[in-house]
Amino acid sequence: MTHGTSQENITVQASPNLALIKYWGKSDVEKNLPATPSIGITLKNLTTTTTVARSEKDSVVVNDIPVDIERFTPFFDSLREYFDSKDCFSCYSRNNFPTSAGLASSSSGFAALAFGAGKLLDPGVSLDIISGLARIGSASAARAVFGGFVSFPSHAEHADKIHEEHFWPELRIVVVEISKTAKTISSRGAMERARLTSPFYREWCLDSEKIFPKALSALANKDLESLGPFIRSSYLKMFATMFSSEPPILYWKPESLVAIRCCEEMRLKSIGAWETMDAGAQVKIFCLEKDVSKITQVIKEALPHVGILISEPGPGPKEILQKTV
Ligand code: 2P0
Repeated sequence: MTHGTSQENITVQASPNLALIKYWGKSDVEKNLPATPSIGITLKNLTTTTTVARSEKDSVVVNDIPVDIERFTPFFDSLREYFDSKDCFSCYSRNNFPTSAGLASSSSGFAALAFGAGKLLDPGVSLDIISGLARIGSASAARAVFGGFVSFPSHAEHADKIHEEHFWPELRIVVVEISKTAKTISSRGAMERARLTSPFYREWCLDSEKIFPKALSALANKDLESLGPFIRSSYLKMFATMFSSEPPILYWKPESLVAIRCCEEMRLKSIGAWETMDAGAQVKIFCLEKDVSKITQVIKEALPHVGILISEPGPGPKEILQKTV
């Protein structure tokens, strides 16, 4: 069946999805299926705005810079195959936060793109289908297709929404912007290197399966003191696969470790500050609203030159009104 609308373009706003429990490694490289189960939160205030238009050929521009279309070809090909379409698309995308710097810009980027192109081809398309298409571009984007709290089981084709964005109103995320510089090795390259060379990779996958249901249960209870140790365990074990890769992968900067130590010290003083990191130097701290000002003060004293953003669970992608490209 051929789907389709006469609408020529659409502008979408999407936000990155930050993992509490990390996806790191693929069980199927070609289909981009995750080897580990993950849980993430779609973040408010950080946004990618993408205009998708039907075009003569596929092209993507991010923050005014044309990007290599090869990275997008599997996504566009899967999109056309699913919708039985011959359409090509030009995409113009802009982030209001640092790109490719460990703030999950590929999750919001592919979520916005899949949502926009999917809706152009079939306005009634389901979010599960959009999530599966976004996954081809970037597996974390499968989570960013949903707002609030999202899970993505290992080997699954799409992510699942688990709780609405207002499920845990007190939860906050303090984003410590250690560096705005783009990473020197992509997440994709890094996780593949870890899969192929880290002696700890297999254990990492097995351990992730063990903590996933426990973290889901702590989250369902809105219990940060129980959830926190799983958050910490997931990111540190993920980095253990990077440190033990050949050659090793080191995204951390000295300031990242300073922020981690601050969290450790705050927890000793009964302030629930549970940090995580991704493929970059930034540190993100999960906490409750009542502790945000104290945590911000401690980080600012230790690291006066870093930027700090306060976020919370936010909505999934939505169409917005904007001029055409
Ligand atoms: C995550 N990250 O769960 C993990 C934690 C970074 C660390 O997903 O190869 O851009 O495009 O599927 O999704 C970043 O990797 O990788 C990521 P691909 P992606 O959020």
